Amino acid sequence: MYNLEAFYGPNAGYVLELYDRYRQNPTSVDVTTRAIFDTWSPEDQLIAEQEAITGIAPIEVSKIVAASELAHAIRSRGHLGAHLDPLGSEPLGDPALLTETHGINDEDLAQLPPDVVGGHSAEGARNALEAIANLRSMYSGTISYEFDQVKSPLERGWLRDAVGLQLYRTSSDPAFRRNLLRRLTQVEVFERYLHQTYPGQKRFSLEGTDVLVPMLDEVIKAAIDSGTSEVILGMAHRGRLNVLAHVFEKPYAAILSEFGHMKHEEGVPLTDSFGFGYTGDVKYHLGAETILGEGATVDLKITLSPNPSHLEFVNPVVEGMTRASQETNDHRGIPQLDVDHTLPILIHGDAAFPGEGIVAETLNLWNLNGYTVGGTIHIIVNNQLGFTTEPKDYRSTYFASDLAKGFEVPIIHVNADDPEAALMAVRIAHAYRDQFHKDILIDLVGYRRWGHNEGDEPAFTQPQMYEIIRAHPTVRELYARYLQEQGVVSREGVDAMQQQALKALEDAKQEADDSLQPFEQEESDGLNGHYNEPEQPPAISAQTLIAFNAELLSWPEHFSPNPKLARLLQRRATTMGSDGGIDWGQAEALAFASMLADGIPIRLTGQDSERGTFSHRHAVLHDQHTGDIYIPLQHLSQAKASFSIYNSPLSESSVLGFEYGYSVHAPDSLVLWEAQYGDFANVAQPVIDQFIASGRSKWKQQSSLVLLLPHGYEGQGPDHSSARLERYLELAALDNWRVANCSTSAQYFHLLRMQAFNLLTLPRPLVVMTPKSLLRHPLAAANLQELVQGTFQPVLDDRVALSHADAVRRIVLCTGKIAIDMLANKLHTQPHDVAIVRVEMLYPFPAEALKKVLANYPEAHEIVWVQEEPLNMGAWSYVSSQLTTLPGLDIELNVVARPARPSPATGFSDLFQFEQERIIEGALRTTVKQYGGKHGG
Ligand SMILES: Cc1ncc(C[n+]2csc(CCOP(=O)(O)OP(=O)(O)O)c2C)c(N)n1
Repeated sequence: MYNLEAFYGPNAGYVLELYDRYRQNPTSVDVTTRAIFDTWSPEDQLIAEQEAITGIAPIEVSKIVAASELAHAIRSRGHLGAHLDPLGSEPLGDPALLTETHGINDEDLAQLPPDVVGGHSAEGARNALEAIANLRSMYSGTISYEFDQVKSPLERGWLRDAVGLQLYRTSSDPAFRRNLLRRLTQVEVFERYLHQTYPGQKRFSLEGTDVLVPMLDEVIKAAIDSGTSEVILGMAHRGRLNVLAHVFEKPYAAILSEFGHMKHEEGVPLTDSFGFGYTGDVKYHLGAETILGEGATVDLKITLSPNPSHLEFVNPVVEGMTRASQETNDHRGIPQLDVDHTLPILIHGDAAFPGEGIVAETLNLWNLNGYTVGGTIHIIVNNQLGFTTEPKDYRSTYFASDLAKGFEVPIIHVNADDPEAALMAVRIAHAYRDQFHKDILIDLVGYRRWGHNEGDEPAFTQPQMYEIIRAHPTVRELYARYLQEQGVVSREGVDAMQQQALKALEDAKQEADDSLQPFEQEESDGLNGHYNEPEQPPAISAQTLIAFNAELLSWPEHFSPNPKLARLLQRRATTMGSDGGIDWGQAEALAFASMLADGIPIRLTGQDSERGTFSHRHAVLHDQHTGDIYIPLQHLSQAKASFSIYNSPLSESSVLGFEYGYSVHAPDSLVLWEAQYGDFANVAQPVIDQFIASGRSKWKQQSSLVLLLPHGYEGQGPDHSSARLERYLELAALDNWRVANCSTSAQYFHLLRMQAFNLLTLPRPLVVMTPKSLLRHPLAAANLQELVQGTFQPVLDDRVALSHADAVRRIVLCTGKIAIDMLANKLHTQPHDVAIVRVEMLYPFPAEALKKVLANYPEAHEIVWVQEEPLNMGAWSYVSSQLTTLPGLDIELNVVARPARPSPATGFSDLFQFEQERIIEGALRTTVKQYGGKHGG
């Protein structure tokens, strides 16, 4: 005997559907289910039972099944019938949402008990018809949900309850509603005021999705309630000024002053702006930081990341900043992660979200050990246009949010003209993130009242849409009307709110006009664009390095790494004597150990970086029996800071953006990103151009991020040879970063330590061309004394040539691996008149150090720059301009390189070898003038 009541509610539909199938064909259900149904009473008994339970007339089970199916369809597909567009377009619809599709009609539903539909919708309903109507307004009204992509039944249940039980509905308290109206009034009046006062000036109005501001208010309130310490926000141009004014409490006077003054840096006369490090950015790209509740018991820091025009590229940067904010790293081992400490919010455009690949790359980070931030709240500010382009031309999916479904992100669609529903959406989003620490997305569907920017005429391209928009009341007007109907506010009350908002702006304008100075002067931080010499760290003792080395080569007694690897690593035990042999991987590990002992946290990521692409690092050991891992740098007895290393996902843009953000927010950490091969870094070109190279100049954003870019010509073909050194040199100016190309492991050791030592005093990104064949090359290896006594040398002289300096006629200048190729070449093993001088720090150009080295060769009459790269690539263009302007250098300058080419390297190994030999010969045989031509291929 079964209890029908137990199956009422949301589950009844499934069970009854199964039962219906069973009745038609018992073998159509599985054996266990069949066994249960076999014990059930026949249909007439079922009907009688139902009558007894519900007290209503007998009903066919098929109708109950149909009603349940309809309810189920509304719950899972209601979004296809939802009224999301404030401009009134019809939803796509779905047959499953129609009552008649299920073989019943409204009369049938009216005969059924409301419990057939179940959940909150049944409460207070007199029958299933009313319950279905409630359900439609819950799921197909102005708010709607897509949860089926969430794989966890627990989470789906939670989400369904959140909606079904209406747990996050906003209060109908009149004071709450009046406040919401006041906020919408401030948002609208702010935009209108700017519109009228500065006609045609770009502000990227929020109008049409005004409710974004109260939504952010709401999420910040929720964050404070759940004890969050920091909220980090990333957004593009749209509505940014409004968010700055109202969420970040940037004074109106400061914003108006920027419109009026177009301010530039204090203390820098415009006439002298050339040569000045800070060049600034337009006002709708600038970041902000505010502490809310200062002085009260709860403080919440909110940060808006500055961002470039490049849409969505700020996403990974915000994620990286968040991760840095969530980690504590002042202890040995792995950093401690507290995802409740910081909440990230990303605001997207409806065209940019499906269109820009960086969005997918960033979404992919949410559940990765090295990148998770415990969930991000995403809001698509969906104004149904991308500049002049319509959805049918910019996305292949029905909803702007569909991409997120592949990442199991729950989605809430909401009509931006229903402010209470929009607030409910963010409440659910925040509670879900709080509970499950996962991403959630709100698709806020509104419109754009003006053109893409305010100088634009949208009717040129969307005439019909803008006819509707012109006639469409604002959300403030609509909500004010609604509240008036509800008796919550009077007409006079509505007018008073507008007057108040306007007065605040007029007062601020007066203040801005009266002030001769622009508001919010920022303190100068010494961005003068002149090169400052980084300090060298104090020397480290041999005993200390020997002790580090021993610890790095030990692991717990019962831990068994691969025996071949163990043997390989034990080679490192033999290199601390006078014979040396400390290779790249070992030098790096020793440098890291020394920094950890100095209390500097380290984070290193990249594709396969744990082992190292070239099997040279092995920072993470794997037990061959258990699969357990052991990271010696996390167990170093002297370490006072954390060490983290992660294999990154196969992405460059998102992970490089992430590490940049991390480095900005954790200025005391050494953050390194390694490309698999340097070539692939150009996949992240916007991150390099828009953030790493120029963030400091535009936004005073400080970063000491290290880019490790494997570079060197070894016959591997066009895409595994060049890290495109020329690009980094071309972007170098005003002391924005350091670009190095080391030829020995000792130099690499000192370079890393120098970078770590200057993290707080002279923060700069560091771009390093790292080697492949040199990783284990004897001529690139170090001995202990070189690590102990040396420091980083921006220029390395030729020790052999120095012994007969007066005989030297030609100075071969070069950088990186080609120097080792030449030194290893037999031509150079005989005494001759060539000195090979290596430029190890390319930018800032070490002019003084180079002059000193050149002065060692008084009889030299020629400098030949030698590079493996084609003439139009590598360092030649940059170096030649540096050398020709070097004061006091009056000497012939030639070049040996591959001829100028569009592709960096040949795909034929014999051709590569032939060319490589000719380059070396051209450089070392003084009778052969040059290869590649003088100043040309
Ligand atoms: C990477 C990138 N490509 C192109 C542009 C030029 N652009 C600026 S805004 C815009 C349209 C953006 O539409 P949407 O994402 O819907 O945001 P909305 O401006 O409508 O708020 C385009 C194409 C850009 N800023 N960044």
